Amino acid sequence: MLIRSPKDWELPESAATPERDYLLRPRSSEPSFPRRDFLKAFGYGAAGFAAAALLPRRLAATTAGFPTRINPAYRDPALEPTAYEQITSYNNFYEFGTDKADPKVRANRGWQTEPWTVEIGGLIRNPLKLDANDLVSKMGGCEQRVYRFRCVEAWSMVIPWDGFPLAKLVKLADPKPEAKFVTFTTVHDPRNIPGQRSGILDWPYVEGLRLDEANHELAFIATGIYGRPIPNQNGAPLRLVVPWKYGFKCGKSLVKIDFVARQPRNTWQIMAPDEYGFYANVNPNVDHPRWSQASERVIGAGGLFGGRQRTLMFNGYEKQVAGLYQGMDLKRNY
Ligand SMILES: Nc1nc2c(c(=O)[nH]1)N[C@H]1C(S)=C(S)[C@@H](COP(=O)(O)O)O[C@H]1N2
Ligand SMILES: [Mo]
Repeated sequence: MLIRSPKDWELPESAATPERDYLLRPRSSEPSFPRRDFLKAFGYGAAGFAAAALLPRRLAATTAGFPTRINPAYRDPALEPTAYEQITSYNNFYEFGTDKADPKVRANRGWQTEPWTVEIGGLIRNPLKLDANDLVSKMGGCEQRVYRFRCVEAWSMVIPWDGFPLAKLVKLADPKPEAKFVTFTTVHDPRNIPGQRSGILDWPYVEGLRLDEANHELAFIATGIYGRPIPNQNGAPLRLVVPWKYGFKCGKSLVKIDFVARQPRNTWQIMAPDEYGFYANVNPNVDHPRWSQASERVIGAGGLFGGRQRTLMFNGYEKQVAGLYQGMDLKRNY
């Protein structure tokens, strides 16, 4: 995003079918799709089918066999989810190239995201190193939330994420009083990740949140999209989702979550501190130095006005999150 701004012609409008129906009933098996062994994570083992049959009615078995539960509290009927095809083919994942179409191709050329180990450490009482499936199991499984998603490049989507609240992970980690921030580190594997053999960014990709932001009910770790395992290009198997912030805060394919005392420097802030800050809260009144943030291009929406809409303060989550930033100058803390 340092290099180029989005171009409308990169997106095939033919893929613009809304997939809202899938929210009610996750899609049935699709053989080409990568599967994760979440059923095992739930301890169903060989008896998986029988166990699945005993699940409460709100739980639907998905392609991978792991259950996800639609959380109606995070499902604004006014939000029209972006088509699955677009969410998974128009990506920013510089580890796999800088074109929006690159990650879908290059992140699926033998890069393995299962099995996957994640480490939770730093200033906590319960340091852990565990398999991603075991973590999901410890989190009590998955729920589905429909969130707005806003990239700093001024485009947006609406994404049905499956996963668990980050606050649950914080609770499991049990931070010590000195812990004030959380850092999120993406996998570093230059042998298998082509973009990491170049110096386009400072690898590995790191992001951070204040501890109270991480504990906010909206902060989420995604393990799926539309009830299916999250594809590699979207950050398999674990990826941060912070819906009131610009998309670059949402580190992908996490291998490490650390609790620290000092505010960390995040990758894009390191790259261009005048353009990308630590907070990155969506804000129509604070323009990017090179473009306006007052409006955004809605991916998949065509129509008379080219699918543009006004940007909402905190990406539409002002009521929920404004309190986190009371008394702060949001123009300085961009
Ligand atoms: N590791 C890593 N995480 C990343 C990025 C990246 O390049 N590398 N790009 C960020 C940006 S700029 C955006 S907008 C979102 C894009 O997520 P999506 O491709 O799932 O829509 O991922 C974020 N997380
Ligand atoms: Mo972004």
